[in-house]
Amino acid sequence: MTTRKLVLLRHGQSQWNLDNRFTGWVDVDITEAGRQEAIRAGELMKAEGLKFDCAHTSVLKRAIRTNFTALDVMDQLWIPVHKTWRLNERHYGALQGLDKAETTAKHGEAQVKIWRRSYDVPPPAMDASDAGHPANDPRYAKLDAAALPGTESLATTLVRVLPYWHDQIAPQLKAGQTLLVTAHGNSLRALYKYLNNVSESEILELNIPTAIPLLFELDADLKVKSHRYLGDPEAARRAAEAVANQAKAR
Ligand code: DG2
Repeated sequence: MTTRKLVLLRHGQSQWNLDNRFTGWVDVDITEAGRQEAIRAGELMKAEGLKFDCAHTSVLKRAIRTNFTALDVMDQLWIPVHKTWRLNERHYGALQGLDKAETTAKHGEAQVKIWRRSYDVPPPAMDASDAGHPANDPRYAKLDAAALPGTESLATTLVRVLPYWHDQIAPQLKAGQTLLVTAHGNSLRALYKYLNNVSESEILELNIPTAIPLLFELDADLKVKSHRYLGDPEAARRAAEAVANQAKAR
């Protein structure tokens, strides 16, 4: 039976990952270390022999640059790349810009874990009049203002990711294409939950490390046959654990 291949790739370390700040829809670039991670991701995918037909990414530069850098290493810059707000990071509401450890010191570890990892509890909302609200960002001007979030839970993130999955990604996979989806910690957690049918309680413990390609093999109906991080599994496990610990109070 034909196997479809899909790689989910979180962007390389961003400046606010380094600074330990909640980022969400803020358009922060990757650091030099993040660029090196993206290069390494490209090398791992090249060594795996992956030949992409198409790539999908968000409208945020940390994902766009990671996608470009990895494809450059693979000499596959020529493939079509589609950018969509539907793959953006989960909107972190009023937490955007705040220090993760300081937020834990103020609100407690349990509350911050709920905001970061629960399925359906969104962080406090950002006001629509806030300059950081997507309604005030020209890149979203053509979208229905009602669709633009002032905060998102993982559940509502999945609701806006899924139409893109069903309309764009799934038909390409079904047509036999090999795809790269370069996005964000939480938009990819949402997709991972959907693909693997992860329960709402189990998703609490899922952390996605920066720039380690996660290769899915799917059957013709897009049922998951296998998935694994490329490269050293122990390194991927340690990197995911470090993400989980980012909000620990200092
Ligand atoms: C991070 C994820 O998103 O943060 O928005 O701060 O993948 O775009 O760097 P990304 C953010 P956590 O949910 O892991 O705290």
